[in-house]
Amino acid sequence: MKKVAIIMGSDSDLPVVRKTAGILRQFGVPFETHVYSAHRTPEEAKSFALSARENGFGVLIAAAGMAAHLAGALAAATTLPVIGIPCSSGLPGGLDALLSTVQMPSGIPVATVAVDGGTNAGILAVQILAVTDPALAVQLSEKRARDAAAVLKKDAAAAEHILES
Ligand code: RP5
Repeated sequence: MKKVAIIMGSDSDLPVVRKTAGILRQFGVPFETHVYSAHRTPEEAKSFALSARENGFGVLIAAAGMAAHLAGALAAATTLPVIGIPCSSGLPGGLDALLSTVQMPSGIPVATVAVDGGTNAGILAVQILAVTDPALAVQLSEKRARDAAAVLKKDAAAAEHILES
């Protein structure tokens, strides 16, 4: 199976990427994590992206805050799909990182998830790998069914709670 790379701009982004790592573990997807910054260690970030395909990666995930050009910088150096997670470490709500990550000029796409959306970044990476991996696709369907069942349980509990109060 192809690996997923989780790259964060700083170790202060760890709380967000922990959610991503949790999802990948849940699906048994192999992954590596690195701290590479687009502005503090640009050579390392570029070199990782340039060799990612030959090193067995299928998807790159980039988590960064503030002027968050990490995802775009990685995407410029690979044709693998890049998922961007804007982190809320700068302006309130992470608006700076959201716009820096999502507003990529035409030709170099970054699939951007919600601000601090580490969970969805993991799920999207699994969905990309599942295009050519039927067993992963089955696991995704099972997770959807489990998640739906959990919501229905909450629905029933909420109705019961209202009747009791
Ligand atoms: C970005 O700047 C990082 O991704 C982080 O979200 C933010 C702050 O970094 P630190 O100053 O905490 O290292 O590059």
